[in-house]
Amino acid sequence: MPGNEVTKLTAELDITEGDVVVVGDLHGNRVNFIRLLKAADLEHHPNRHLILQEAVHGGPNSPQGGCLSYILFEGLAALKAKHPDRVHVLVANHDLAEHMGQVIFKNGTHLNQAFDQGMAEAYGERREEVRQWYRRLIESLVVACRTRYGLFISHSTPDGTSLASFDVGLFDHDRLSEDIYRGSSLYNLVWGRDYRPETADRFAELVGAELFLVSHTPCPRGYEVPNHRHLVIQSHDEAACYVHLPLERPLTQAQLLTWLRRLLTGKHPEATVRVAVDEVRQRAGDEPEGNGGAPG
Ligand SMILES: [Mn+2]
Repeated sequence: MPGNEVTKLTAELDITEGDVVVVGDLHGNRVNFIRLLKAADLEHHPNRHLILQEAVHGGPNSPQGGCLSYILFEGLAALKAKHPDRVHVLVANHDLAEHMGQVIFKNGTHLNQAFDQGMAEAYGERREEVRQWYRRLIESLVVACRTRYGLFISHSTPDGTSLASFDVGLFDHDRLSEDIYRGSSLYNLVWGRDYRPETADRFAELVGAELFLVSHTPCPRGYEVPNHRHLVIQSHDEAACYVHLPLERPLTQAQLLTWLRRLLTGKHPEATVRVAVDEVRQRAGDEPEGNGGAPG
């Protein structure tokens, strides 16, 4: 069997070679989205995949105060339509909140209300019709991608308290229509923020993964390495990071960190990553390893 493959857990994706660019939460940042498209350069790399997440809520508002992140949500949908086999949009908790009408506040802003206002400004009386399309789009998003070598890529991972009832059957579902309710396995996965090593180990065993690449948790420096399995990235501000990694080889966590890039420079966040790599190696007792060159 070919050594480089991403398997989409809810259906669809089956690739045999190439590399992947993984992007964290975008939260309405259309400028970063354009930068990421440029960095990923899908047009010139036919074997490259792009994984994105959490477009809705945040970013600029209209002069009337409507949240404009629906534009980015539609941008992700358009990108998916253009590259259906290579673009993968991960479902996130803010998508579920929009789908469910679950109220989320941030810094005193009623995010759903602002989102609704943005849609009302754009679509007027047809906004409910558009909302139904959004709901269908959200139901068609993917829960996670994983590489042949055990890297599991999702918006987040579940808390330890919900692991006993976590149903891995979720990953075989074709659409998420039945999974969108408070307390579902999907809900617990995208809302979780439990980075305790023992929780990471339990979930790794449950899904047959070695490493987790997630977003969801704010990272002032663009990324965090909270335990021996997780790498957390964020892509919605000026500290934005992404990961660009080859798919044909196994990865340790330290090697995964070497594929981290700053969005603004396209470069490795050298000094801080070196510290993070050292932290991980000390924890894992690893020997230093090279990263084997940049992905094409
Ligand atoms: Mn989130």
